[in-house]
Amino acid sequence: MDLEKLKSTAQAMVAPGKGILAMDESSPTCQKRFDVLGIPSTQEMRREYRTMLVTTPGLGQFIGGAILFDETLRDNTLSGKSFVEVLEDQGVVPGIKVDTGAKELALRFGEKVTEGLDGLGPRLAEYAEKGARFAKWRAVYTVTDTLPSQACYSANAHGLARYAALCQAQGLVPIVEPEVLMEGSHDLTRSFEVTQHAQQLVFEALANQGVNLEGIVLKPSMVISGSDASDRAGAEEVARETLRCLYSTVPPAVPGIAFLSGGQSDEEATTHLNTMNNLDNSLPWAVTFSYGRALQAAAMKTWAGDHANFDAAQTVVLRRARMNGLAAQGHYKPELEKAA
Ligand code: 5MM
Repeated sequence: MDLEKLKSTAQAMVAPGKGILAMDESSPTCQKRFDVLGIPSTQEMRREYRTMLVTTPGLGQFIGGAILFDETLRDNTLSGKSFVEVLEDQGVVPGIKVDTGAKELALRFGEKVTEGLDGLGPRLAEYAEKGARFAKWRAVYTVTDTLPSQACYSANAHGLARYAALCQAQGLVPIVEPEVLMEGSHDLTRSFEVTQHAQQLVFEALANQGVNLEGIVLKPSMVISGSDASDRAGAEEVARETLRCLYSTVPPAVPGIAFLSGGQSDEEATTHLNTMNNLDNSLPWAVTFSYGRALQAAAMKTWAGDHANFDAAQTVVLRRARMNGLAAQGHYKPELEKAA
């Protein structure tokens, strides 16, 4: 394992004031997002949309890494240059989603386990050869009064750890993503309990597989009330409880924590991140973003599948990236949204 290479890649992904752009929607997920806006879900449209994202002028000021889907890693942008090349030119590290999706967990109704370990070593070698420098694997945990089950916690922790070890063996930084879903009516206390337990088991499994924590990036969900909870916690409480959870589970050797947005509104996700960075100015890790929807939703709406809106959509991408880059340093203010 080339630890120095892994460390420098991880540090570039979460450099001060930078986060990660999650643009690795599988084709069915991309179709879901396009359908809402009446955009035809063809490869040409996905290529145009994703070209718009990666060619945004100045993207590299706020984005340290971009997670691609297999189709995009192998594809060229509208100008004929590969996506990987365009990202490298922007100073953005290219990465790749390598799980094959969250599938039903046998004998555990309503729960999922993420698959994709079979043949993963050679797939990673091919991705590395094509220019990917990091990878991503997402596990999901549904919350109810009785779920997740121990089977769900341990199967997903094991998958994440085996994936992470395979990545490091191939010189790729693994983004380790245990996502506790926001869907549900659970309160903040229950979110804390599940998130903490999921993370504890993930770090135990990473240690068991010999993964070097200096060469990973953690992509967790925030400790947040369920989307249907009756009395949802405010930003300060979310930030405080999320940090309390992370301090109890994540060793300081981990270079960066890059949150997913999980269905939060754009400004909510930015505010939560900003509040965390404001509450504590001696965090042992870079605390930043790896948002999908919270970085892309507004820009996708502006683009709306029409080439005439390409430049306007890029302005929106850059604004969200800038706002989140500021939040990663605790410098965001809601007034800046209007000014921008
Ligand atoms: C961008 O969406 C990612 C891929 O989703 P599918 O595998 O379901 O197609 C997703 O893993 C994403 O990277 C994370 O959930 C973070 O995105 P959000 O929208 O939660 O910030």
